[in-house]
Amino acid sequence: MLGNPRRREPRCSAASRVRIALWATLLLAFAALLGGCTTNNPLSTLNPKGPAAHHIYDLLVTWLFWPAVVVFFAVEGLLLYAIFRFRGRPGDPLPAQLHGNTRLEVTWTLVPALILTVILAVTFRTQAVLATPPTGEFITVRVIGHQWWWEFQYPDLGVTTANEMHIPVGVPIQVELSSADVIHSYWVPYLAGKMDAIPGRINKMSLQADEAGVYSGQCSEFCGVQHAMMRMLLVAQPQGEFDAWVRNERSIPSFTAGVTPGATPGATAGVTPAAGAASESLVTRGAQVFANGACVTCHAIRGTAAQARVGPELTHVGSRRSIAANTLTNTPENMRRWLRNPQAVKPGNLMPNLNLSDQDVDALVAYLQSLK
Ligand code: HEC
Ligand SMILES: [Cu+2]
Repeated sequence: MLGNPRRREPRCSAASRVRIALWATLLLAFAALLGGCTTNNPLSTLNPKGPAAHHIYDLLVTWLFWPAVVVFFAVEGLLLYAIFRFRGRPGDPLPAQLHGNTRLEVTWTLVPALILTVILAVTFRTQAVLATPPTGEFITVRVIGHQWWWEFQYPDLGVTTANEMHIPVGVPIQVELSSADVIHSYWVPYLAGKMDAIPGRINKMSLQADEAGVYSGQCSEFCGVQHAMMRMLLVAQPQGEFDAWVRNERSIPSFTAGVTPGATPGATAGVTPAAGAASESLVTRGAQVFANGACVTCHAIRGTAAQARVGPELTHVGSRRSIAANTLTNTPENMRRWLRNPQAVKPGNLMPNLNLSDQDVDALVAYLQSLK
């Protein structure tokens, strides 16, 4: 349609190149749009599962998104109407030459100002609601950000754990945020908004889960090289299950109990299949490697001499779903990978490569996996 139709076009004319680029862009935009439709979206704010997240969703969708859609179509509609209704045709006389229109200009200044004032008001209201501390029965969880993992303390329940926060469904949680080093930000999008974890200060936020589930969390304030891998899981469970979890967390694991044949397949996987005695001694050896190694300078396991708090609490690490701040699922293979060289898994993280021998790694894996 461009140029002389009788002239043969070169194989890739400028026009067709532009058309290809346009189609490619459209296709990419469409793919990006479809990408938003995934159901596997662990950090979505559009699927609230708790009151705090609902308030934020309301603000975002009811008060911002839909009014923005209305404004968009109103403005674009008026624009298109003006373009087509008043377009010049050949032979038209020169239209009237105007300068300014006070009524129109005042209107299009006041209307957006009014809309923004309403949005400001509902934003303040949402902030006030979110800042209201829980009333009645609630559980306090101290959340402490560390480079690059999360510590969770339950002062009233006598529990300390890492990277996997448990809460009962339907019970308000008062989160008290702080940090051991730099500024982090706690964010479990299905349940609540973000809040900074600042050293030397306690920021409070409340959250609650309306549905049982395992929710993902992510540090959302840049805090160094492994910021992206500073994740966590939040397990919301029925009260009974939560109580059982608390009881288990409070218990001191006995290193040999549960290492009877077949009882903890995880502890013996990858080791000689001669279960029972063999794996039991492996666990015992692992406990010795742990106690005599560098581990005790950074980690705590209750019931042992290891009481350091540089790295995550390991008392019940075998019962957690993930390790290294939800970077790896907690399998014997991944635990082995981590212990062999944590720097290969999370480069720059604060657990050094200890150059452990394969035997020591196997023993440590058996031991740590037995800590249920
Ligand atoms: C210099 C301190 C230091 C030493 C020594 C150390 N660790 Fe760690 N360890 C850490 C830190 C810090 C992390 C958290 C890393 C991260 O996720 O960014 C960690 C994470 C872990 C984890 C994952 C825990 C979880 O829930 O995410 C395990 C398991 C572990 N260490 C075991 C060991 C063992 C076994 C030893 C001894 C062989 C050891 N560590 C020695 C600092 C240390
Ligand atoms: Cu961070």
